[in-house]
Amino acid sequence: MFKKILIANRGEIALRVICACKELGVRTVAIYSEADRHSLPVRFADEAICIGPPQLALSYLNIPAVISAAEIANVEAVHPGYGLLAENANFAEVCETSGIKFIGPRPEVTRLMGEKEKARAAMKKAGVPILPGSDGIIASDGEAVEWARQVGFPVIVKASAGGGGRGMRVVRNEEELPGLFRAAQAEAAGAFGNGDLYMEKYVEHPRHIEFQVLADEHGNVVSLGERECSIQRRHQKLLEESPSTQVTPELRDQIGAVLCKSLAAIGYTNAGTIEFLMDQDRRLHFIEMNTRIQVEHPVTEMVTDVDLVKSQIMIAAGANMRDVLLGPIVHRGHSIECRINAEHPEKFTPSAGKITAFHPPGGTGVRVDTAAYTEGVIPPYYDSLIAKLIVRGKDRSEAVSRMSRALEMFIVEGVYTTIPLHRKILADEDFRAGNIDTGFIERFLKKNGG
Ligand code: MV4
Repeated sequence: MFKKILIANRGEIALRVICACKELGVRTVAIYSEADRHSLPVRFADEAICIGPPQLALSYLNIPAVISAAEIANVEAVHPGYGLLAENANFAEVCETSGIKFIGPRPEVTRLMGEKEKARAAMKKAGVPILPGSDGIIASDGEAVEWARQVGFPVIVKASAGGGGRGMRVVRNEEELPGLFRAAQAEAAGAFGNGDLYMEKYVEHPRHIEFQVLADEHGNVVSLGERECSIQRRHQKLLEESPSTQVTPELRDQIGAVLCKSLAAIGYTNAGTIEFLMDQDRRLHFIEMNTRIQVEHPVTEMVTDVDLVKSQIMIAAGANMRDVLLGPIVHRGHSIECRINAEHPEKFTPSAGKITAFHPPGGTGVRVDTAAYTEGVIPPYYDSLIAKLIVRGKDRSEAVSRMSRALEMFIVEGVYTTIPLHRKILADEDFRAGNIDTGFIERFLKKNGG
């Protein structure tokens, strides 16, 4: 096992990685910006190094500064958390050439999955179900029309370098295709410096369902089942659960088996998430792969009892899957996570400032992942996620009741948060009945005068 690792992140995920390291007996080095000097990761890590001013580009995204800290602290590995440098293949490459193990997949694999149409082609070749679509980049609006005629309307145009829904357009007929194609191209070029587009058949009212996998460096891949993440607003997840009410044990095993075979063939290593859309006939279609630990990983941990972050570190240190897992993966009960963001309830804009009171709920089956505390300051420079409230119950109904009472007992004062929004979602009849898809929040906000 590593003696010492650096955590190239901040907030709750930095603390989450520190927890895993402490249990593994691995020493930790936190890096922090001037805005995070008084943060809990700095307090709980064995060492802490200031890497620059608050702005992301000058601190957490500054690769030379992060690598310098890793070299000064003489760490053997870097855990990138999620966001920031987690899916930056160049960063993984620089770690490698500096003799520091990057806790994640190989840079080539990260690069492949970052080009969405290449990821699609690779998964198709490996036998994962994908939607009908273009085989590669579409060069012109003329070519787009040709493809759309073959596939049939509606279609969706997506940016190859995409993410967060940018550079994406739904096209319902041939007349509007050239205009929307050019708009997507311009948006993608502006946002990612790359205007490459590809196309897929459009799925109406899909559910977003993703599978968690772990792969060791000896060719073993396991699936830890799915997470249902349809409750999103502006491509930001709000609430996630596991299992999905729509995935049968047979479908879970079938997709799991296909993914293990495919990812072994691709040479995937460490933790990964494969995103699918579920259509009205409950069929799953691959859309993209995330090559990092995700915000919502705790719901999988709650139903499988596998510590995913510890697993990541063990795998990177060369462990075999049989030593990472205690035995076969078993799914027990139901878990829900609510993302608590510091943001204004109507405007959905970040709400920075001092937390004047903070009381997280506890009790049976309740977990809170957070780096927030009373008198702690939420800086304006970063993501607005301040806590994750996660519950487990024997079934979905118990998980829903437990989440409702935990939300009632969660006190955050001084900043606006999404807690009141979550209380209303948990009381919603459609949510309680499991009637959810990616259009849920829009319908919910209309109903509730939002
Ligand atoms: C789609 C789709 C329908 N059909 N692809 C949105 C972000 C990106 N990761 C993929 N997205 C979608 N791709 C096809 N072929 C609908 C969406 C989509 C969506 C997906 C997951 C969660 C929320 C969403 C909200 C709007 C659109």
